[in-house]
Amino acid sequence: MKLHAWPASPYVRKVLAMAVETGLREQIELIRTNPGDPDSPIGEDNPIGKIPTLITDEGDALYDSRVICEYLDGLHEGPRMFPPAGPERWQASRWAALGDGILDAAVLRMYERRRPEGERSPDWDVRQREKVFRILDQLEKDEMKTFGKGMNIGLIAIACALGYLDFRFPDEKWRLPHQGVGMWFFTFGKQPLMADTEPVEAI
Ligand SMILES: N[C@@H](CCC(=O)N[C@@H](CS)C(=O)NCC(=O)O)C(=O)O
Repeated sequence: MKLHAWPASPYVRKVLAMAVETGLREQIELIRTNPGDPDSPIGEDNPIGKIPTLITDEGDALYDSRVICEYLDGLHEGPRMFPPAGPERWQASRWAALGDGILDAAVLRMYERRRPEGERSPDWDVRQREKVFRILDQLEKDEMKTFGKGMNIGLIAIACALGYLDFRFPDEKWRLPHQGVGMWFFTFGKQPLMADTEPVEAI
């Protein structure tokens, strides 16, 4: 399999973390693809023009990150990262949506920061930041009571989102009002799926 990937992308990290956890990492060859480059060929494999995009051994293109993760989950013999339909599945799916919600807002903030100064909207940035902190509040208040020592797509998504906040917004100190989530992430982050997929700044 081939994966269009960029070293700083948190969505790519989610796919790679999933691949490490399920023992599939060595079957995935990375194609260095910068989706922000106007000459990037990503549109030929993915009309949305985004990474991660997976090219399967059969030559099919799969996107987005959650679809790729679900595909990978069908390729290994270990414990499922997507639980079967039922309460456990909907809980994991809600966590995956919350993790992606942090990422969507945080990645949009990064794009906004790269616009020319006069074109940036401080109000819009505040709105995205509020989303991130509202999600963190819900994780702290409700969701993390049931995180336990488990492993599923929702927890992987949340961990990759927290890692992205550390990578891109270290000054915002998300742990201060969310210490329970911070403690969970401290332990979860030591596992190979996170330690082996740390984001790297790339040019
Ligand atoms: N929902 C998508 C989001 C992927 C995404 O936004 N990737 C970014 C890189 S971190 C990208 O390719 N951006 C290019 C663009 O927005 O044109 C997923 O989960 O895979």
